[in-house]
Amino acid sequence: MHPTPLSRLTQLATRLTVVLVLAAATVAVASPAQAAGPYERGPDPTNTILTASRGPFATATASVSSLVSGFGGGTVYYPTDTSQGTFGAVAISPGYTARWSSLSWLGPRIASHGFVVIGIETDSVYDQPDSRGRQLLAALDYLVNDSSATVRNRIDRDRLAVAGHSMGGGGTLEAASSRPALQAAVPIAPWNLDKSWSEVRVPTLIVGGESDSIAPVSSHSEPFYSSISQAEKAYLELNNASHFFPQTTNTPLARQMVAWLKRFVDDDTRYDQFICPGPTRGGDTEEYRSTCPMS
Ligand code: 856
Repeated sequence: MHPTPLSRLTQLATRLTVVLVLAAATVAVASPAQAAGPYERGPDPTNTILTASRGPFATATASVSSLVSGFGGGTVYYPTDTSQGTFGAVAISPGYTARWSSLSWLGPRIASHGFVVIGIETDSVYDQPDSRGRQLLAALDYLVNDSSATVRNRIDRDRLAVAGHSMGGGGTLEAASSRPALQAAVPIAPWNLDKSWSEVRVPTLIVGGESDSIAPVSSHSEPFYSSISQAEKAYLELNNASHFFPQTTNTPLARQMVAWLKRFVDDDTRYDQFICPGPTRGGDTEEYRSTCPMS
């Protein structure tokens, strides 16, 4: 007997259901949790790992001569592990009248999470933010083009970032403004006469100190943060912190900075949990804002 049109339709619907159920089961088996991105490095993050004095990677250092062109030399910190692919790199500038030694705790701290870090000396300790911005970019160019093979071969030239303190933080904004291909920027207690950074397209974390009287957050970090409209951004204000908070080991700064670099230089969404919604007010945190959600 020939099937009626109605029973034929029922048969097709049953077959379609079987196919859909099998397809769903296949997807569930093939993706147990979340596919790891190609630039993820290191173990799943925890608050303990991010607040420890060192991350999971052993590091070594290399010094950079003051005779290089475009900046004043400095120190490179790099992960020694060559088994997990290349790393992103970040250049960090100190502030007015200061040397890299004023921030040097950040070198091994950040490198040990799987980044190549160059802490720079500026040509003159009196250089202004625009000059510091150019010197940060020259230091990144040095890393990818002119550093020793040991350093150079560890770096992924397309995954670069900048950071700095005070006028170095002002320079960080200048560098982000002039090189939108950067993957992340972290101005720390930034100082700059230019208050508008609406052109910035680089994901930017600004960290300010509540009690900073040299670069008050009301006339520096806060307007800088508010002016950014074309990039992911976050603002952390540290409770009772002076202008000089980054010049001694500062755990909330390191935690938030590493999370930001991981998320945007390594595209590592495992760190979203530290950025979005991020720290809540209380303890070290005076205020936190960000353009949640990220992913
Ligand atoms: C540590 C930036 C008018 O500007 C200032 O007085 C001023 C002072 C210091 C800094 C800075 O970069 O401090 C970082 O040296 C601006």
